[in-house]
Amino acid sequence: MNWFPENVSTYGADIDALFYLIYYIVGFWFLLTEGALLYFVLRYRRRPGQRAEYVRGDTATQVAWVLVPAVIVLILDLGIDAAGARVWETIKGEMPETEIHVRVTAKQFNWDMTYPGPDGKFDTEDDRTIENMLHVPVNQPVRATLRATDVIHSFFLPHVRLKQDILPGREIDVWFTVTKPGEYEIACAELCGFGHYTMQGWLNAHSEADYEAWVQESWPAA
Ligand SMILES: [Cu+2]
Repeated sequence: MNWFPENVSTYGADIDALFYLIYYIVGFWFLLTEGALLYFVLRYRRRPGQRAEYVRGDTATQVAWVLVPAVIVLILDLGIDAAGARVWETIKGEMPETEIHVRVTAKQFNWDMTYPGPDGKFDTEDDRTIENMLHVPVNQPVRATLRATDVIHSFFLPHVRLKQDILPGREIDVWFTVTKPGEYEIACAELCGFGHYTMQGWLNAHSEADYEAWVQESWPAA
């Protein structure tokens, strides 16, 4: 069962495990309840001599039919929450230390990737902005500061298992570490206007040496 794009991120497997946990729990109950529904529909269909019964739902047994499943749902929900909390903490909790910092500006309808350059500061002379192409090294955490100039967008890296809404007027930091060199799609996952579907970018994950070469090429003076 391989429904997801290839995972190339350090925390991708945790996200996938969470997806499958929810998938199997919900899938089991879906089949069980739909099966029961189908069975009851056939078993208690209109037949000569079979009279309908008026159920008030006020005896202990009848109340239990509602309360017991409610408690089971609650317990499973708390179990999913507990499993999710650990993953949430990894991804949204403390950001790992890193040298690689990019500012991603979403606008109708593309992505501006801004690098601070050798001085490590944004809004200076040596900044460099590239449209729709995010260059990163593998095996190093990348910190991206997300901004929007117009409407709400969503920064979606399917192969990295990262999706974060971007709100105008706010800066939101995310991080990820790519484990395999390659080019991976970046999509906008929030309907943001007529050109939403064209809002595509690429995550270009370089090997350490290739990334160094790209930095040299981009800022030759340094
Ligand atoms: Cu968008």
